[in-house]
Amino acid sequence: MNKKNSLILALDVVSRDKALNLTELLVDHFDAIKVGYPLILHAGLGIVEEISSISPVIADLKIADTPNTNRLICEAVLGAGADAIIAQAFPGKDSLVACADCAESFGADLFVVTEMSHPGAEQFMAPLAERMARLAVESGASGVVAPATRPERIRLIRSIIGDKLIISPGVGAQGGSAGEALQAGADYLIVGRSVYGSADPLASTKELLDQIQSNYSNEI
Ligand code: 3DU
Repeated sequence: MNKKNSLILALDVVSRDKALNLTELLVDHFDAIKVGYPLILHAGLGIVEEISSISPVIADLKIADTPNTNRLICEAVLGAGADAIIAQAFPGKDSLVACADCAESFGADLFVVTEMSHPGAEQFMAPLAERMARLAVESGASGVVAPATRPERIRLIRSIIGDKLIISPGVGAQGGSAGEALQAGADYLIVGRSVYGSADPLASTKELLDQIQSNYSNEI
């Protein structure tokens, strides 16, 4: 994944045509398109192949099963053209290593969820997030998913994972701020509803890009 604008589009629409239209419209402004269950279950796995011919694709299946089942899931979605997968850490190291090994065999990236961005994640995930971040590093992941809604948690996770990547959902519809997430150490912001649900997705993307740009110029 080449860093251009530090932005990943979460394409949680459920129509194939809408997904492809939005991809064509926005491809120049996003470093990758993240697709997950909503789109794949509605449009079929073929949508991964179609979008991957236009943009890098991150398959957000939050894979969380036994090592063998994880491998089968990774093979299916990476075989369809995804460039990266997202897996959960909580099933343990053997399950995560199965994803890492499969990603490596495809030359793809693995991102591991540490703590999710919604309020409920504070219940079970937050107390274990630091251990899950360490496990991601030990398992050979390219990076982790950490919450833009809690920038202080991004900062903590950054201190654990060194120069691995942080991709960060929660900006916009979930209330997180682009500037604060980047300042805390996120490499990429994941943005969904505030772009694809907007009356003018291109204008909303440009507003976000302005915020990101002013964050980087404030650093200089
Ligand atoms: O809230 P939004 O519409 O901007 O979309 C955020 C996306 O990121 C969405 O696809 C969701 O499934 C994903 N995500 C989280 O929101 C929180 C996480 O911890 C991990 C992924």
